[in-house]
Amino acid sequence: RPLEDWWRSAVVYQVYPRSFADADGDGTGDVNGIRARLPYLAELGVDAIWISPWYPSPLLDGGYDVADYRDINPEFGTLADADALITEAHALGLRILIDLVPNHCSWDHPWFKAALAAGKGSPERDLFWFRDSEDGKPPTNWPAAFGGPAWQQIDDGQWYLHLFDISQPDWNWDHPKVIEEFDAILRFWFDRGVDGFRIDVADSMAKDPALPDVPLHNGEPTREKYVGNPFYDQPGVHTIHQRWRAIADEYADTPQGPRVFVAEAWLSPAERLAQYVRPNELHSAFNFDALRAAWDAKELREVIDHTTDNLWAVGAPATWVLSNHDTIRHRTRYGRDRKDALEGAGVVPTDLELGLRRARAAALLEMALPGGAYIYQGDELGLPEVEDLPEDVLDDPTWERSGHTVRGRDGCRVPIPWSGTEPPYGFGAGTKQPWLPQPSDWAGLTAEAQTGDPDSHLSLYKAALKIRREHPALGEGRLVWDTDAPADVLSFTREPGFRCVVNLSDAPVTLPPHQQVLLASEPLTDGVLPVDATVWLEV
Ligand code: TEU
Repeated sequence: RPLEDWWRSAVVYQVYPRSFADADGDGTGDVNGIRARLPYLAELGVDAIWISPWYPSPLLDGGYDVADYRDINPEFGTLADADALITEAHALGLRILIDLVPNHCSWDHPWFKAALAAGKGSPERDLFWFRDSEDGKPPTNWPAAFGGPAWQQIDDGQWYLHLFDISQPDWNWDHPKVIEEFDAILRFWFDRGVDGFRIDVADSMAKDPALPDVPLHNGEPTREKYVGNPFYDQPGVHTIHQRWRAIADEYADTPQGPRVFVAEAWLSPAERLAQYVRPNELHSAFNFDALRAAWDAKELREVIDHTTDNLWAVGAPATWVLSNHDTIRHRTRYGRDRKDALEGAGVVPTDLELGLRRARAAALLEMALPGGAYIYQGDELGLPEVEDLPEDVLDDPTWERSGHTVRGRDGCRVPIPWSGTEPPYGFGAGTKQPWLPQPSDWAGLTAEAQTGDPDSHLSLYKAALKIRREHPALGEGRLVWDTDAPADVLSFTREPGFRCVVNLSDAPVTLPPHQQVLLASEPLTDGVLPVDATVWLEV
């Protein structure tokens, strides 16, 4: 594969630094913990790592509240640790993507503190969205993503905009100083050697300056990203992305290869998402339609076709995502009734054995599809959502501050079990327990317990990634559906000589003869593929 295309088929592993590995034993993951596990990631067989925000932050939204874009949170380490991580990862053939959070910062950011201190009408306040209101009500009816209004009033009567938590004031992207600051931040990290950025809420920076209200839905301001929404998917975001693409392209012709962006934008349908990955904008975008799809043949096939049709039309690769730090882990989702799959934790009956079986099948489907693929830390271990975290340890603002009835997003952020038979399972060596408690029944899920067991979830991932690297049909390219597949069976070929069959029906399926099995998510007997299983065939 040519160097300039590395990102078009990369398997990227998401590290949530707080919960990955804790080298200094303070109960919180850190940069040196990631460094210590780089050999594990290289052996797993991924191409790149994306690290969720690691910047100085009060961690009121897990680090998506950035107080300084050019440093490392002291809880996680130092800039020198980050430099060492980048060097060591590159030496192992792993690329490093980091998280850019451009829509908002933390209320601890010095420019926001200066804006508060400088008062009404000051140039400092122009960097954010400060407004007066006449009637004691917020300037618009916009809802915050985490609940409540998107405006917070301060002592002098002005309000500031925060599309997320009150601790996350929105930047004013119409201001040249903000634009230039982010140019400099990109260069700061590109110069340190990072291979790219995941762009947080890539569809939100630009706002309609007229600040119109949003329509009501069931009497409440809508949360829909409808076409024309004043703070999502505004035309101005594309100007920003084009500017960033030009900066990345300045670094393209180096031995390291191109520096790239992946957009986080929860935008459907794929026609809208495709606007973000036109040739002079971001390189790729997470495909959340696949994450949201139920374990259902018709739905999955529609998502696959619709995604590839629209992304390929603008020359972008497709990407496939099953879980991340914001969603209920897919082992748990797939163990539920489809209608309840994305509901809150602890309230829906879940069959975790069924979920694990489907997660195995889904992993082989994901890795056989054309384009790039994402693995969220712990997916490769088959971790379930932790649904019974005690209320007093919950940390996520969608729980704490929003009054939501769901338990927020902590259940997918529980620290990784590495080894041993009881918490902290090798997560940290210190006396302090992990920042979120781990279940007592995870001994069989540790990386250590699964290594060397040929039937483990981890071994399946390793085998799949090895074949994916070696087989000429996998990675980028096209797929052709087999028209004679039985109902509720997804079957496609990829040239040269590769077939993937996923049995989502409720009966076993006899495979066509004369095909060699490369890998299967469940044992096959006499050429029969069981229910909820995937097989890779050499044809
Ligand atoms: O998430 C953006 C986003 O749209 C989320 O609100 C998402 O819809 C929700 O979490 C689904 O449950 C990004 C980050 O991934 C998230 O962790 C941050 O909290 C958020 O931005 C604010 O920076």
